[in-house]
Amino acid sequence: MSACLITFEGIEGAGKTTHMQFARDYLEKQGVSVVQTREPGGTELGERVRGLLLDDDLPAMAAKTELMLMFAARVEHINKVIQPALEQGQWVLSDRFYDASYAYQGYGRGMDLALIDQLKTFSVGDLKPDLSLLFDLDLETSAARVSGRGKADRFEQEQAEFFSRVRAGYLALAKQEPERIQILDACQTITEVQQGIVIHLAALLKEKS
Ligand code: Z5A
Repeated sequence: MSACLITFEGIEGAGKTTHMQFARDYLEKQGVSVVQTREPGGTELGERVRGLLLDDDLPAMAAKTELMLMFAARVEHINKVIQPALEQGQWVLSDRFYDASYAYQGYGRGMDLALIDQLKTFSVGDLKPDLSLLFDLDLETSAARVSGRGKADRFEQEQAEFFSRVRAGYLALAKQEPERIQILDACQTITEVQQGIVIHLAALLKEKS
């Protein structure tokens, strides 16, 4: 069976972390060896960059700085974690990947999408997720799910308009690549969402076997 890269995307509180664990358990029961990782992060350098990106005590950073830090961490992630795992036949589940840069820095911050395309070509090459699960959630439910978590990070301090653009951006990306990016209604119960995940994972397992 050929190895796959599966990414989990959506606005905060959409359930990426919750459902990635479920997907891992499901795949392992099917005999698949799984590596679970995240962006920004996944490597020692990437986790330090994540610290900078989320630190709300730092003075504001330029949108270009933010974008390039995301891609710098991503290059390390691909070289040190994703590619080696795929070469060993392991399936990689990543909590966010390059779609997040289009959604947050492109649609959210208003950075030129063509520039992000160039950075992606330069840093990611032709590596593409086999499947991206987009957990789509309304802003009210998102806010309710993340409330009471303690100190908000740099992204969590953004206003509703920002998250509204990010959500719309994700939906636009899904429209452009409807085969790769599968939308799941994250307002449903956890069990209902996971029934949808199983359908996509089972189809991918069949395709790759
Ligand atoms: N970022 C970026 O700007 N550009 C990039 O290129 C990349 C990232 C890669 C950190 O991401 C930030 O980096 C992120 C975008 C930016 N900032 N934001 N916002 P992150 O993924 O680490 O942070 P996050 O999105 O804030 O994670 P999160 O809030 O933990 O969301 P989640 O993983 O999708 O949710 P969860 O932890 O699985 O669930 C949250 C709670 O809701 C939890 O209590 C669950 O039990 C509950 N939940 C989940 N699903 C349900 C359902 N269906 N019903 C009821 N309750 C549920």
